[in-house]
Amino acid sequence: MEINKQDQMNLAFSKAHEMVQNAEDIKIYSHIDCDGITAGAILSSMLDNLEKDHEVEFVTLDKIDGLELENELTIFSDLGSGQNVDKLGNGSSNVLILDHHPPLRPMVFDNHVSGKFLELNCHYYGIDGSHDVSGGGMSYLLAHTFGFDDLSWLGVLSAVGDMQNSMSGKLVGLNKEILAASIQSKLIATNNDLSIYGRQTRPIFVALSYFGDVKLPITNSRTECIHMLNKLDIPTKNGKRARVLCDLTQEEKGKIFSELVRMLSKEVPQRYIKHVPKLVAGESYDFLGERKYSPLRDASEFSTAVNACSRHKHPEIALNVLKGDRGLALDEMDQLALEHRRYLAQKMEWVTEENRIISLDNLQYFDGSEIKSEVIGTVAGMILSYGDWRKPIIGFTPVGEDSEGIKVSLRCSRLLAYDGIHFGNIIRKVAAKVGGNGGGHSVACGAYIPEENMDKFLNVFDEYLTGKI
Ligand SMILES: [Mn+2]
Repeated sequence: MEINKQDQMNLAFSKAHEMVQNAEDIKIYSHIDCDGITAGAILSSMLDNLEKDHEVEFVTLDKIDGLELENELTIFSDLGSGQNVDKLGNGSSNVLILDHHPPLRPMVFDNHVSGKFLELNCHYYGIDGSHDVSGGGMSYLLAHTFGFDDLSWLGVLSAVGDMQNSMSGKLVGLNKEILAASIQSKLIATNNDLSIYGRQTRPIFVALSYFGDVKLPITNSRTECIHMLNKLDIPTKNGKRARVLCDLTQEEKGKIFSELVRMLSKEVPQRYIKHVPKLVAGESYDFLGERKYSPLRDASEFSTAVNACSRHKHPEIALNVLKGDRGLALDEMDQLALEHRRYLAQKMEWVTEENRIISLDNLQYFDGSEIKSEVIGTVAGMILSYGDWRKPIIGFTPVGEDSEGIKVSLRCSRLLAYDGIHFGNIIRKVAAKVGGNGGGHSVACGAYIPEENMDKFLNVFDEYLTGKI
């Protein structure tokens, strides 16, 4: 009898459940990004509840090859499917992979039965890993088999941190089911909202000024933003306090939506116009357990705070906050987020002041040697609104002190992706042509390139894009 994919996946999760149930000493390796850290927090909370001894370690992908597996059970979350983890250790540790990245290995159903090596990857069951489910989502689905549905909000946070909602403005597929469970448990409220960052913490005129997919009169100009809000008859203050997006009524948000659509439609070429509303509107996710005006209240702001911890190499701080610490860990996280913002502002100034953005025919780039490789992509994303939104922007910087090579990050307006271009796929091809490797999302991706081939990379990339954008 042929069993369907949904049943197959459920069966795999029940095998995973058994592996966890039978182990007393567990090690978790999770990816050191927002999704991976959140996945680690879900699994660690699950194991706390089950009173299982465990340890969580956050790693970069290149660290996997050298690992020694010493525990009874090793769980890889948000990674593992793209690495040769089947070659690690001497076979005495059981291995469970919970991943959503494209798998290197075909699914071997027998392995599911033996329980020695279980790779649980959504792709095996026909579920897309870039929009439908995150690494944290896969981890939540395991926690769900133990009945820990109170962790569902973390599954939503990880999806948002992985930008799974960035194209359509909402969560779809399995993510939507995890969201529904979370709404059901009264952990999350969703809202049809403006897709503007800083819902809980940024004065609305500041939040609007960061609008960067397309350069508008309000982009990088708080004065223009205040002017626009005045024109729309939307108060910027409530008494002495500046109003933030979450203070606005639906009617006020509607006015801003219409105004932004109007401004954008004037600015973009005809063929992009049908995509304009998607740039402006999106679902928002409020964590109901968090205080209003706290950055933890909004999924998108919370994920930035988690990212700040990971990029400054303190994932354990984020882990503690995600597991419920609202004392010391939260103070440390706030501090890191503050340093993160300062660092970014300083580097932004460094790039824009001297006008270090260089334009080629089809792309623009800047030499970001002064910028840490962990945040080169973030800076590239912020720079986009200072350059020409019609071209992708590429920033590059040395990988680090102890390793050779250049890290390259690309960001572009979502309009280019709506038009059908996928830079993650393009950067993979172009990087391979110059002896590097790359990949990622359609609007945010990156690569590692041998230092001596950097110029060649830019030229090949520029040429590749001829006639495509
Ligand atoms: Mn992920």
